This record gives sequence, structure tokens and C-alpha cells, in this order.
Amino acid sequence: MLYPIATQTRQLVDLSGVWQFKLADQQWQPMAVPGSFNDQLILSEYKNYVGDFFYQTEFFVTEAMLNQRVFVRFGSVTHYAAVFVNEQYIGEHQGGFTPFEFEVTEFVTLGRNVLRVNANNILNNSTLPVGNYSETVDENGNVRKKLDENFDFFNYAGIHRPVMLWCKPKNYIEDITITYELQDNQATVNFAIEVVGEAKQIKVTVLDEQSQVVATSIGGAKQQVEIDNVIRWQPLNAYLYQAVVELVDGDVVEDSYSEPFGMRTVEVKNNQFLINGEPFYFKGYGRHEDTYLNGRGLSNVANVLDVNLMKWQGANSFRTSHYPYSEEMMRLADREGFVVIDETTAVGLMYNFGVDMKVDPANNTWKIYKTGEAHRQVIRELIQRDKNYACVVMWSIANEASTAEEGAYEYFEPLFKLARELDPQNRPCCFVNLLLATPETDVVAPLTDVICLNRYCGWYRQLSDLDAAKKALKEEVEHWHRLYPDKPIMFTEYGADTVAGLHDMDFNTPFTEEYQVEYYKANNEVIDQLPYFVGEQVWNFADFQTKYGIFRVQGNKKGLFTRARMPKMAAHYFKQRWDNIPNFNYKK
Ligand code: GCB
Repeated sequence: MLYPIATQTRQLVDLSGVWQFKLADQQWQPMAVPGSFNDQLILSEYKNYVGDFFYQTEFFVTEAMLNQRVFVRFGSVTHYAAVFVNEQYIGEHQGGFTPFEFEVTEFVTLGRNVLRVNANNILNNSTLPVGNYSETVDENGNVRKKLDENFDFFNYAGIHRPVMLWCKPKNYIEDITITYELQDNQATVNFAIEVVGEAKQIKVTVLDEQSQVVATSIGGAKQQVEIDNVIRWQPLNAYLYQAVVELVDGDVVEDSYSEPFGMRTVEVKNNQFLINGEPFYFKGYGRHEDTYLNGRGLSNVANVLDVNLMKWQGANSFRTSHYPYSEEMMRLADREGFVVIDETTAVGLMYNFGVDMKVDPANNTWKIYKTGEAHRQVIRELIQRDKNYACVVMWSIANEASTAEEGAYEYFEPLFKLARELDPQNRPCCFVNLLLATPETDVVAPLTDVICLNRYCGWYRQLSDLDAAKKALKEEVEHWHRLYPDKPIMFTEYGADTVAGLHDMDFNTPFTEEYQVEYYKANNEVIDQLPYFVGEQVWNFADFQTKYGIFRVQGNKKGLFTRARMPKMAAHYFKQRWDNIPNFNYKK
């Protein structure tokens, strides 16, 4: 799916601003779009509201627009949206983290039009993420809706990403898929172009970063060009070409779209993760799209700041834990050279989450949950959206699913297959393993290309006993390696909750800034000795909001930075460490 941009043939109108908003049975009130509604409403009953809610705005259509096709495009609405233009139903979308668009040409009129979104934030055991949803009736007969997140982040909701009016020509470019083969600095690049309507001819022009033409071709839906002297996309040293695709009829350009793309190779071989043929070492984070004021709504300011903080720290990568991030963030990562593990919304796939976390055959996750369709949909939509980004080096099919339970392999096998079939660039695929699924009990690891571990040795286990933590970690990682000697292993999460400003002379005191540093030093001491351990992504980049819980102090406090992006001691520790770890060939 193409990112919305204006071109010589396409007009783009950004509908961001203050819309009208109401919760079911309430009055209309102002609401900023994009943004989560929750933190804009202050009081707990609104902030924690569960159910239907409504957004409305007006937009204006000009004569010129009526000569084209008019679309409304949503970057994301969390989690369900039904869209109406002038009170007529246009379409709907389930899934809170991927874009969707509808053609509204037949529904708009010259001048003022009204756009309404009927939305809903309910999650249950057939949605992703998974939520525990219940309804009870109180003594007055009122239905009380309750949603208990089956995951550790707040269920922010609303119109989270930009809404655009996008006018395209009658015949238009629907999609562009770019693949390539690289031989040293020579590339054969393939373009597969999907057109709606008719295309007399399609012209492809490839520009370098100086806007110099490096290749052209003209023809049909599939085209190929050769590019010499290729400058590769490299971690923290990105190079992006532009593919300008035009539908032409003689001298007339009917449609035009420009897609940026970098070229690099990715391969998993001999327990190393190779980018452009060299062993890459992941330094970075699991993150969240989570900020004060905006909640999970797009904040370009926060994204740019975060990218600069990551660079300051010497990081080179992040995982889009636990859902597809905004297209704006993906384009920023692609431009700035951050290596991305791109994750689906599959989080919470564990029936016993948060209870006793025990595998219980009587309550088998894979028998109770009905998430298969949602899972296939998000894999399709994620790969469709992000397939051309050089920054994406691996797809994460799920975070911390119950992969030690019977039925897990049967659930995941077709999903890995689907992702591998859909990805035109054949990137590696992984799932992120939770600490209960040990080398002895996990059944999904044979499907993964990289063993991605979320481990909390020294926090949820061996608290304040870092010697025991080191021993347990080393034993477990070595065990994984014995079972899967060819697969690289990395941390996709490790961390300790830390309240900024809390200090102690005793470095073993949990929650202090001192302990967070000690925790990381101990874990890093172990992984530094293991040649097949190819990366460290800390949990988390910054503190973030969660549901209420006795283990959470106004949210999860495992950030290296606070929610306001102020560094804790561990942020400085990692800056020093990562400044001295090269992107390539760290492990010899
Ligand atoms: C995990 C989850 C993450 C949590 C984290 C924690 O393993 O993947 O969503 O926030 O642990 O802090 O407990």
C-alpha cells in the first residue's frame, strides 16, 4: 500500500486538526486528531472507557477534485472503524495499527462534506492484540463493559495516525513492489506495478540522492533496470534511491508517484545475521509508541527526538514492539539507517497471562483463542505496507506467545509460511520467545530464523542475585545454542524497572538507577562471551503507560529514558558501551 504523498497528478489534503468526538451516550466535544482520546479526557471513567466512540469533521471538495477519484485514507484507527461520508456508509476496518483507504468519489459533493468515524476499542480473544472482554449488568440495568489487556501496555485508542483526503487520477498507480539482486556494486532492480484502470505505458525513472537519473525504462506492469555503482543502504548510513513511476500516454503524464528505496542484502548464515554480507550486531531497544499528551497517537516531534536520542546512544536498531509503527516512523528509520525488526500486533497470545503464567492443559491457549484470521490479516497488511523498506530486516510474527503449549507449532507453522510467501524480499522471520518457553519446552523455535529471547534474569527471576542470574542466563543460552547451532541468538528484551531519581548505596536495591546499571552489566558480561549472540535490544527505550497493576508504578519503568525522555544512569552506561561496539564484526 502506497504512502500518501502529493505529486504533480495527486492532491493530498491533511485532515489533521480538532475534530468533534463523543463517547456513546455523551455530548460532542473537541478532540485532537491524530491522538489517543484517553489522555485528552483526564478523568478515569473516560480515560479507561470501553466501547463505541465517534469522531466527526467536515472537509471541502473543489471542482478540480471532482474531476479525479477521491479517497479517504486513515493511517490507523484503534481498533475498529466504520467510515461514513455524508451519512452514507463507506467501509470498515478492524485492526488498530495498519492503514486503510476507501474511494468516496460517488459519495462527495462540491463544497462541504461530513466525515464520520464510528469506532470501537474492544479487544477479545479473536482480535490482536488479545484482550479479556466482559460485560456485567449493574443494579440499575446498565451494562458495564470491561476490558483487561492481556498485555503490558495501556489500551490507548482513537484516530492514532493522519487522515488524508487523497485525490488520484482516473487511471492510477495502486502499488509498487521493488525487488533487486545485488552483485558487488551492480544491481538488477525489478518493479512490479499495479494499476487501477488502464495504462497505455508505464515509465520508471530511478534517481539517486542528487536527483540524477541512474536508470530509466518504459513498458508494462513488470519492468527491470540495471544500476551501476550502487551505493548500498547501510545501518546508520542510509542511501535511498527514488523510483519515479509514471503512467504515460505520449507526452501526457496521467499519474505519477515517487517511491524511495534502499538496497542491501540480509541473510542468516552460520549463526550470524548478515547485512550486506557482514555480521551485524543489533544495539538498540524494544520501544513503544507512547508519549505524554498524544498517548499512542502519532507525534513526529517524539519520533525525531527518539531517533536523535538513539543516535546519541550509539544504537543502530529497534523492534516495533508490539505492533506495526506509524508509516512516518518507518520512513524516518529508513532515511536515518535504523535497522528494524518489524512486528505484527500478535501480543497477548497466552491464556494464562498474568495469572500464574503456568501452562495448563485444561485451558489451552490454542484451543480457546480464535486469532488465526486476525493474525493472517495483520501479516498481510504489514508486509504489504512495509515490503519496500530497506530498514526492515526481519518480520516478527508474534511477541511472547504461549509457544510451549500443545498446538503452538500447528498454529504458527502456516503463519510463518504465509509471511515467507508474501515477502517479496525473503527477509528472515522470527517470533519473540518468552521466559516460560525454555529450550526444553518451546515447540516453535524450529520455525524461526533467529532465536529472539525476552529474558529477565536478575529481575523477574534471580532478583538482586546477579551471580545466580548470570549463571542461569549462560546455561539457558548455551542450551539454545546446542539445540540450534546454526541460528543466531539475541535479546529482544532484557531489563529492570527503575524509578528515575531513586538511588541507593546498596547497588542491589531493586528499582534504583544503580541496580538497573548493575543488572545490565551482569547480563552483558554473559552475552559478550558468546560468539553466536548477535544483539542486545533493551527493554525499554523509555518508560511507558500500562494498565493498573501492583507491579506497575504509573506505568512500566524499565526505560533507559523516562517517559519525558530524560536519561537514567543506564542511558549513559549504554552510550559508553555502544559507542565502543561496532555495527559489524563485533563478535569474532
Ligand atoms: C515482556 C513483554 C513486554 C513487557 C515486559 C515487562 O516480556 O514482552 O510487553 O512490558 O515483559 O516489562 O514485563
